[in-house]
Amino acid sequence: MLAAMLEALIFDVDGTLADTERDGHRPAFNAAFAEAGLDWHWDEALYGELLAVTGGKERMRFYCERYAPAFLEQPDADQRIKALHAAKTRHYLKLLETGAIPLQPGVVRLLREAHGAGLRLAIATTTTPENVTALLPAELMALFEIVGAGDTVANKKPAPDIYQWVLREMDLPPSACLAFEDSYNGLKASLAAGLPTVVTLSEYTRDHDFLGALAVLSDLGEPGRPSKVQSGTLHGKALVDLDLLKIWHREAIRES
Ligand code: XBP
Ligand code: MG
Repeated sequence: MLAAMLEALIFDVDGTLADTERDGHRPAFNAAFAEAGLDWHWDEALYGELLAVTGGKERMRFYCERYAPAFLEQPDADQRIKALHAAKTRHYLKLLETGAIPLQPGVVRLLREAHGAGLRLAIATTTTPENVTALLPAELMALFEIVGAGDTVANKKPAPDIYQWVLREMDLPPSACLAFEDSYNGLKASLAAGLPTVVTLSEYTRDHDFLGALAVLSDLGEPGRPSKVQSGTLHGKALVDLDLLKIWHREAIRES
């Protein structure tokens, strides 16, 4: 049975709530490698390649498979990757504390509007849970009913698992929700979970394939700073508001 009403919004974090990868996660990985005495350095281009794999631990393993296979031959390779990831998270949290990573345009505005109108809010992310609470101010974090993050599920995006976990926790069908993503992997995950999805672009995902998205936008827009449309339509609006989300949701449900 397809839900008629839009009841919940489910947000990805990295690249969607904030553009965290190039200037956030990436330097944190590099700081952890340097601290461990490893000569690994993930420059912007290499990091863009490694972002094909979600999850920091999985991404380091992917890097080793391609560029440092001997590291994986060590008997304690798994523990060393876990330790590197814990160090990276520590560096990332420190970086977030400086306020260096702002939230994307329109995020605070839409979260407040949606919550104020009684919609339920959730997060479905591949990143480590403490990275979410460190990124969002407490008053925004309080708006989210459920946070699905990191190792909550074994299979990270593009698998649908984290979105399915959030839907189960909220006891909602996907047809009552909209998802917000920034990447190919993220959109694959949300669509596989049956969620109509809005894409806002991030530094590394501009040329990704977003087939199946309701709309692909520069960002959610702010008054006086219109959202730029890559695909789909804002139905005459200059920014994404609750009214537009309800139009998109009705269209999505009608077409499904
Ligand atoms: C993005 C990811 C994460 C971050 C790094 O998650 O794939 O792995 O790149 O964070 P999403 P961790 O777009 O789903 O928010 O090192 O904590 O994994
Ligand atoms: Mg993302």
